[in-house]
Amino acid sequence: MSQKTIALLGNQNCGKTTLFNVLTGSNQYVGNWPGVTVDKVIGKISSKDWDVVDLPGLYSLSPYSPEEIVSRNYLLTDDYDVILNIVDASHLERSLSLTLELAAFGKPMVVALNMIDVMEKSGIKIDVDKLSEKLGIRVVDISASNRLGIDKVLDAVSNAQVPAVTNFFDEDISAKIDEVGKLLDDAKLSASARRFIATGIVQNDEIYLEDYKSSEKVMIAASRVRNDIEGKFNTDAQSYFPQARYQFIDSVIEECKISTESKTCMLS
Ligand code: GDP
Ligand code: K
Ligand code: MG
Repeated sequence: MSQKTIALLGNQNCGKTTLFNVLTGSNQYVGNWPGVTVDKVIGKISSKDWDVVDLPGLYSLSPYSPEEIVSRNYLLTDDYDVILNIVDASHLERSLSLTLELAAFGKPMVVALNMIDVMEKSGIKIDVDKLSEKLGIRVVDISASNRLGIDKVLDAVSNAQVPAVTNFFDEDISAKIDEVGKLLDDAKLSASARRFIATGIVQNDEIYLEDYKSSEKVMIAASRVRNDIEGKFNTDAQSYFPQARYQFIDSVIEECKISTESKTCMLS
């Protein structure tokens, strides 16, 4: 059985800790992330020889709080094998927007669609297989607090694949962002970390600008991409990326909703 480290990521209150406890039981220890007073909670799935890291919740990968920055920094390391993204099925749009951001890391990934009981009570059902296909990521429906779907999570993690659809933006803009990424002077950065940071610079995210503002070639290339975005989409770069993500997500959710009369409960 192969050793794996699983990064548990999602919005706040999506059920990460509940799933973490179900997966790892009492097999947990608490440490500290370097430099911040944020608990580092790691658990073991002993039957699998897998470590699970319960990361602080985050709304997006343009982080503001120290907790969100811990999660973002961890994503930029190469210390994990699989992203297990918990999605709150009762707040699909917001949750899946983060899913698209996480997919950009190019790591094997699984989406656990949690709170399926809450969603179904509100009369909404989602075609999980169709959602998997549209996102290019395996999606399994679960209810962590009811311990439903846990075996499906383990199976999906065992077979986790790199997302098939990682690019939700204009192809030409994406290619230009990759050009900016290549200019980043840091040999340790992976291709996906480069893309991620370059996107941050193009969007004028302060934390990324701070690190690269003295690099003239990076700043010039980034400002060209900003001009291209404004010319092509008549909106600034800061708005373009979240808008493009929401547009994609809204159309996916629309396609994956099923009327409650025609299908039975999906929890098995
Ligand atoms: P975290 O902030 O992502 O770690 O979320 P928690 O694990 O602390 O869960 C937030 C709340 O959601 C808690 O009250 C959980 O009991 C509840 N919760 C977690 N999973 C489910 C679920 O599948 N269904 C329902 N109804 N509640 C859940
Ligand atoms: K909580
Ligand atoms: Mg938690």
